[in-house]
Amino acid sequence: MSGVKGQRVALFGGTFDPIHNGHIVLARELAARLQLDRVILMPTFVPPHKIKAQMAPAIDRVEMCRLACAPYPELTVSELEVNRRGASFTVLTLEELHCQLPQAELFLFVGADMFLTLGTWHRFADIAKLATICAVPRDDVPTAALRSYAEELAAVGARCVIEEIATPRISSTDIRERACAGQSLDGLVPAAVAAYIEARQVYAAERTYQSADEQYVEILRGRLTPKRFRHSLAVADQAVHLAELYGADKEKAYTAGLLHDILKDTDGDSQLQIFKDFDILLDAVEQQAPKLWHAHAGAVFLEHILGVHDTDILQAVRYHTTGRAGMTLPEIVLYLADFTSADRDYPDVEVMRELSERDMDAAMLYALEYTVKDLEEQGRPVHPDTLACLNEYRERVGGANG
Ligand code: DGI
Ligand code: FE
Ligand code: FE
Repeated sequence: MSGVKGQRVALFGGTFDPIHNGHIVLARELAARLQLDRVILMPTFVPPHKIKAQMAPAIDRVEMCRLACAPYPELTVSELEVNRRGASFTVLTLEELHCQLPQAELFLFVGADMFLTLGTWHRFADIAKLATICAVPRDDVPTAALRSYAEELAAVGARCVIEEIATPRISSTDIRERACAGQSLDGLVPAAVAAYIEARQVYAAERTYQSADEQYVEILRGRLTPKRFRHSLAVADQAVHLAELYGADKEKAYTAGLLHDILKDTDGDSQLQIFKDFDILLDAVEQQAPKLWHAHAGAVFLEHILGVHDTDILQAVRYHTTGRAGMTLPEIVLYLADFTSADRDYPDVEVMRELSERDMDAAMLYALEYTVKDLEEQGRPVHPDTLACLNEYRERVGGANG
């Protein structure tokens, strides 16, 4: 392998729903032929309107890729596109890879059918500058078709390589159908992927749940980016820990933690639609601050769409971003859990964690001061509920000290 300097790195994007042996053979064979140091498998974001029944959540597609690539050091998996909310243009991903690996020589694998449309891709000229494009013929798109299109692209400065590689003919659609019908996936996907599909019931037509929380986890898996999904699980765990410490209800804390960001990865228009549907008028600051919507819209969604009726949970979600005057214990538990969960890594997180272990009021004051300072520095409006909450804690903590 060459050193970091001259690394040859390929981007291999796809829905990978699921990844199968054909993908693996292709990635490894291309790596060998093109003498690549690394192939980055990049599961793509699937926009909500394109998600079909039976499609696996992004985090499962990522996990299956990880399992499939684990035996092969030259194959790695990136969450870049699925953690970026919304559709990604290939050129943006290549630019990001170029920033991360400025010395690397980049390659881009594209499917044979997609290759024939390359000239129309967003900022194609930049793609061509950033990467050498590789395509592999298939039955329906023969070598000759690829080569003649490659010549056209070469005329506008693109570097293309066409490699004839025989890959097993496997279809992800077929795999999903077989999995759903409980048939064997032997020979189609690596054994570790088959075991994952079976254990997690990734493509099952219907699932039964042991508890409401278990069902919520599955709903979140489908709605959130992998990063946000892991955050939600971490907040739920931290909420249980703080509930124990402060003497709050642990089960409610867990559920509120799981669900608090349920709409965080939902686009703004859909959140506004929820406010409309339930006749909710936004106040002046909310109108200017889309980042506040997920808490308010989330609580409405939980109540009216998921059928969560526990007021403690609904209020905790509703106020988890702004706080408010007179916060209840379950609200405080979630508010602080969101600041101190295991996945958080802002500069002061250790101070926050230590305070929340020791002194609930001081922790609230610290978190609120931190938030308001941050918002002011960014020139963003502070919500009146946040200010009212901050003032309350200033008096309470100041009063206790003085
Ligand atoms: O959803 P999380 O990222 O886990 O955390 P969060 O719900 O506390 O959201 C944090 C975002 O909300 C962050 O970008 C700051 C913003 N925010 C919090 N309080 C206020 C606020 N934005 C405005 N404009 N006003 C506030 O009072
Ligand atoms: Fe949030
Ligand atoms: Fe959160």
